[in-house]
Amino acid sequence: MTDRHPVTVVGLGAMGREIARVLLEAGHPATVWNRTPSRADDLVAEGATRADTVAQAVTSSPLVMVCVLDYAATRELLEPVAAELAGRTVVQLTTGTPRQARELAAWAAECGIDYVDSGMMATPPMIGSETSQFLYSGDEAAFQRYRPALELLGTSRWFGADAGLASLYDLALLSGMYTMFAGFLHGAAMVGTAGVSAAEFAASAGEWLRAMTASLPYAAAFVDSGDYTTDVQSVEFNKAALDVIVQASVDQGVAPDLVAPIQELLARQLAEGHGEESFDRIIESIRSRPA
Ligand code: FVH
Repeated sequence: MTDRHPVTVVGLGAMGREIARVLLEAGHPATVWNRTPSRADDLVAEGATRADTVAQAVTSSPLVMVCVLDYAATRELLEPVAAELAGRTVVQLTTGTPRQARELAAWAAECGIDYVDSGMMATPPMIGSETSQFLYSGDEAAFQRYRPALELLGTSRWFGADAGLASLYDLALLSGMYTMFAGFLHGAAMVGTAGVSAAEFAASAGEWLRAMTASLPYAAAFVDSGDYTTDVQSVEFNKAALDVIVQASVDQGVAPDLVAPIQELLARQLAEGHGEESFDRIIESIRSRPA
């Protein structure tokens, strides 16, 4: 399907509104529904059609995009209109866990609904720009059918038939993002004790972190091979570094809550006799392997 087919967007929060706007601007007839109807006013002024009910919304288009707070809200909205959704495609943009995505996919399959799950790697202003990425998994035929419309939102990345994979990857990337921001904030608290502004620290931190990302493939090679043999940056070396960071933080009056867990994971590896191995071995304390 390559023409400007109708699209329905259910949920017009910060993300849903931008998604509907991008589709509308590209020429897709867009039907929109939101729990608080007034949030659709701008879009209606721009040419969208307001649906008065969820049933009316989902029967207006072959492609129904859902972007609400969570999966509980999604189920509240979609379950009563399962019959109307049969034969259509639902793209679930709402953030949730892989288990929630798989359960919703199973429900959709029972109801004859084509289901695609998505992880949105974007903030509202990024929607429709080249910095925006949307991750997808689930029903591949449905994804391919509507790919031209989905590509309008950002670069599409396909992860396979397991509906939980887009969410798994999304949350894994967000984990990296949150720990990076938390690390920055810990550093800002440390230098803040000497009167250095967070803005000044951000310049140094950005440069340092960008340089450090170059070592991710080396970390990955340890993890993927399971061989942590190294003659640099061992567990023992890094445990000593974390001891210093934690002590310095405490000395400066900064709570070590963000860095102490890394110290603890290194201590565990050391206690288990892996002091000579690579820092990356801490993943062995937290991961489970596929059965
Ligand atoms: N905003 C962001 O930067 C991030 C980017 C990455 C992905 N997240 C997730 O995207 C989902 C939607 O987020 P959002 O930013 O659009 O969220 P809000 O602006 O808070 O809008 C929430 C919409 O959900 C509607 N809603 C909430 N509960 C219900 C319900 N029980 N029944 C029906 N609709 C519901 C709400 O309606 P209203 O309050 O306007 O009536 C909004 O339309 C989300 O999963 C993020 O985690 C965003």
